[in-house]
Amino acid sequence: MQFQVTPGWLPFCPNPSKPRFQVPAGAVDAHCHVFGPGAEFPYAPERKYTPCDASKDQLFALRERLGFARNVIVQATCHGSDNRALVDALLHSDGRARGVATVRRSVTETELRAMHDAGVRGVRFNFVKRLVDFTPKDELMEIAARIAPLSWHVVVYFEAADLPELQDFFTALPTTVVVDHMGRPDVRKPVDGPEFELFVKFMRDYPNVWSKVSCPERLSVSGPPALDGERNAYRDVVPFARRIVEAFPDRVLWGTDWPHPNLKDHMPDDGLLVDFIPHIAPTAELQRKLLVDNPMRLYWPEQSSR
Ligand code: 0GY
Repeated sequence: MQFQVTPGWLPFCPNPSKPRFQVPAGAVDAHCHVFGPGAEFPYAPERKYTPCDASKDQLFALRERLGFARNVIVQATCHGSDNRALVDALLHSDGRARGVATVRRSVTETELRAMHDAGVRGVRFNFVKRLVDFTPKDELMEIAARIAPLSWHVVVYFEAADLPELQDFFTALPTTVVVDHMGRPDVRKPVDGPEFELFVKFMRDYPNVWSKVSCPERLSVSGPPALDGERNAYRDVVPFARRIVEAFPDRVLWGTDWPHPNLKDHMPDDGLLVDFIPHIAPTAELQRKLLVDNPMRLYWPEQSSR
């Protein structure tokens, strides 16, 4: 099947720079996607965008280029609840990728078990209105109750303004809850202002809540470096991510978000994104927790030593 890419869609960076920061051995890129290829794994009819294809082989090549050992592949909304592209990538990863799926209440036990065997370890609940149609909370709670016995967790994606309304639902979930991209803070607001304080308090009050400190390129207003060759990208996001890493060092994850869906202004150089890490996790210990210990505990617990 042929798909017409959404007008204005930015393709991912074809030749990312080699990062200067060397990630620790065994590092996990804990938030990335595969898109299709659409001819093999058609995009979902209910999707809100049609991306360029971004295959598992391209993802695995990026992993090598950036120096990572493993990937966590998150089901993107353009594939709806059809997890075939995700599962195919997991099955071809030599055990080096685990996944987060999207399921409906109609999913069968056999399907859940097959996904588990392929390496799925979580489901994603998406509340970002431009990306998905509304799903009733009772359906999501039912799904959470069914995946909890598999020791899966729930990944949630929402806008900062929606946290007050969603918080009670999140804390009622019977699993670990992983928040995408720090709950999308508005980085023009103060890092110690009421909006981000609410997110920090949410993490402080609920020890089963984790956060990905990912997507500076999505949250930044200052953007990429003005000069070619400079590596000081997305600095306005640093105080937010660093605050979360330092306050909750055992509950943070990091990912590239490759191939960066729905970016309108620029496409990041993935090497620059890796060079952002030491600014938000300034010590070797914080870097090891963020990139190795925490994702291993959540996604490869059978191989985790910490
Ligand atoms: C991200 C962010 C976005 C998209 C998706 O599944 C998706 O379509 O997650 C976004 O548009 O903000 O995490 O990739």
